[in-house]
Amino acid sequence: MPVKIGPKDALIIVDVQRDFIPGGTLPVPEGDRVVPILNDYKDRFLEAGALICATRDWHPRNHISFKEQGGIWPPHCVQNTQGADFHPALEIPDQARVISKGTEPGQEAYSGFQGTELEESLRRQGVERVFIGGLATDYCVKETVLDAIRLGFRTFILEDAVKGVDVNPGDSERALKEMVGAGAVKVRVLDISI
Ligand code: VGL
Ligand code: ZN
Repeated sequence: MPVKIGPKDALIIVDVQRDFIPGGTLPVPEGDRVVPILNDYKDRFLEAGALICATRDWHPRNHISFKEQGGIWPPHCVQNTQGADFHPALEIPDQARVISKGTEPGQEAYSGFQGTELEESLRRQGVERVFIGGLATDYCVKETVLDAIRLGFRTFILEDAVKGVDVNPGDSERALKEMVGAGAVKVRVLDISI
């Protein structure tokens, strides 16, 4: 569906980091495919005067989600390691807000809103609608979208710029259905005008 964007909109790029792309420690299949499309979204949002946010998983070495701490994931996105860097081809403008999450050793945080300044950044800017894409559809994208809806933002999911882990086959499809069922609206980059 066509959407005209402006200064009260925000683009939220979720966790496009080296460890989540093929070659990383927790690779999302085809995770790197979202990068050029997210760069296109970024160009449009920048031109529209919209806010741009990029979340990153930013775990301490002993994070509770890691297998050796009893969690389900291999170590990933450890603070200040190369695996935690944004994908080198992802274009992050200087004025973008970088939001670090999952920084507490004892707490998992899939949502970009959990324990972060993301909501405050959006409110301060008067943002009413958020457009969310990145990795992974079935974890951090999903939880960020569901929180955005709960917080009252009109929420769009970038269906051409998300990829999932699919620990169980079909997880990403189910996640998309759940987001849409909760009120998210699917958009594609060609739907976006300024
Ligand atoms: C994520 C698993 C563990 C994500 C983060 O960004 O979707 N998935 N930590
Ligand atoms: Zn994580």
